[in-house]
Amino acid sequence: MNREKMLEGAIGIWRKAVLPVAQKQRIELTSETELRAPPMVLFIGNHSSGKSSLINHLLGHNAQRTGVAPTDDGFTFLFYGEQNEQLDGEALSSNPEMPFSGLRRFGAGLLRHIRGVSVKAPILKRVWLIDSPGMIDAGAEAQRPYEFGKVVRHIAEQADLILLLFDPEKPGTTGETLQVLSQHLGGMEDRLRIVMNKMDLFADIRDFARAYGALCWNLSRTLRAQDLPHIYTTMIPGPDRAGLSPESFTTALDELREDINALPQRRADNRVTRMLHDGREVYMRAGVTEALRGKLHALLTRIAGATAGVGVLCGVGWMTTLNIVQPDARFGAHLLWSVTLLLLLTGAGLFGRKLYRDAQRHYQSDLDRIFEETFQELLMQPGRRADLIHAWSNARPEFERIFSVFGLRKLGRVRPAELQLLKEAIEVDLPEMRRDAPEP
Ligand SMILES: Nc1nc2c(ncn2[C@@H]2O[C@H](COP(=O)(O)OP(=O)(O)O)[C@@H](O)[C@H]2O)c(=O)[nH]1
Ligand SMILES: [Mg+2]
Repeated sequence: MNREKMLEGAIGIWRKAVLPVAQKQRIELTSETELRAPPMVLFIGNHSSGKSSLINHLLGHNAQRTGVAPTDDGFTFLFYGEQNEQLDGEALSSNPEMPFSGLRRFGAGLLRHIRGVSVKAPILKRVWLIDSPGMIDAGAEAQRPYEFGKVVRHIAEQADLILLLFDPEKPGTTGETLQVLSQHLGGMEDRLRIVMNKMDLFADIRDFARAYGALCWNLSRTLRAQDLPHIYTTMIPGPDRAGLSPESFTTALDELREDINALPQRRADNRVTRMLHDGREVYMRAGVTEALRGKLHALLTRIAGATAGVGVLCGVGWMTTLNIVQPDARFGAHLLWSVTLLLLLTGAGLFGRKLYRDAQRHYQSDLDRIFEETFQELLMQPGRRADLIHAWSNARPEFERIFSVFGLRKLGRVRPAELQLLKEAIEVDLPEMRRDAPEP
């Protein structure tokens, strides 16, 4: 089975096992167009760290404006085209053949700050490149008409490679940049590479060693992954660039280019990984929802049972009374018993409703325990606990938001068979597919 077939097979499983449950849970998933999209590289980092310069260098074409002042306040998606054309955010995100419809959920504020550009550059036949505005330009966060962190996370989820650029001219920003990174890009370390750019600016090797050491130290403190991501030490050729032996840094640039060129082969794997990741989230959320529903149903059944019991007892009392009283007292007995029954049932109804609401509130504040209970079996498998707990704590805020907006009743019921199918997809089918596909 080749990798393209693997991707199609995986999308088939996804459509059958993951999508229906996600819809019931009102989870917006990656679209199929997005899953089939060409490989993408996202460039992030502070302004003037050299993102646009690096992109231009890779394109062999000055497509992006560069400069020391913040030149860009939006995202640019670069793809191949015989003619140089521009698309605005509206056109880019509403084209069903483009994998960008997911951007619409961030609102018009974002759409005004994205554009698509087609360039006739060979590298774009293999991969698409995404330029971004500076990460932590002072004050910019408050002024941006969209949530930068969330948008970056959304785009990064779609990317197959994330290049984080650092600028040795501003060593003080390293920690802050990494903070943004850990806040918004947690769990994506596998596709993250670091680019330490402007190597020509170091006066000597001690200077360089100090900056490199600080970067590694900061990275190891920030990232959850065991290994440090690869660090490319680059310099983008230009007329005024001398300093430390330039050749070794342009070699690093060539290595980076090779890394990018290999992406089409890794793409199918990455996409299946994404489906697995999303599928796991859907599974956890649906599992917890159904466990909650189960508990509340059990409570409702008990309340209904108790109410029926009260009704039956009243009925028996009623009959008995009718049998023992004189015929002329029967009207009074009827009246007495019907009022009693009415009062008891109303009371039971009110009390039951309060019980139910209290229980719902109680369970919602106790989601972590319900999660533990529901996924006991998985959590006990060797080596899985930490990952599952981490995934759950990532998924939980959005789960609670959806839950409080829609409530249990508007989240369609996921039947045990559906849940089982989903479990098989993420525990067996998708992982096996990835294992079976031959290495490129
Ligand atoms: N000395 C030196 N300057 C660079 C290098 N790469 C980019 N620059 C300059 O840094 C400035 C900012 O670059 P730009 O690509 O616009 O950064 P962006 O804001 O991250 O897109 C520009 O003036 C570039 O010419 C490099 O390797 N060495
Ligand atoms: Mg730029």
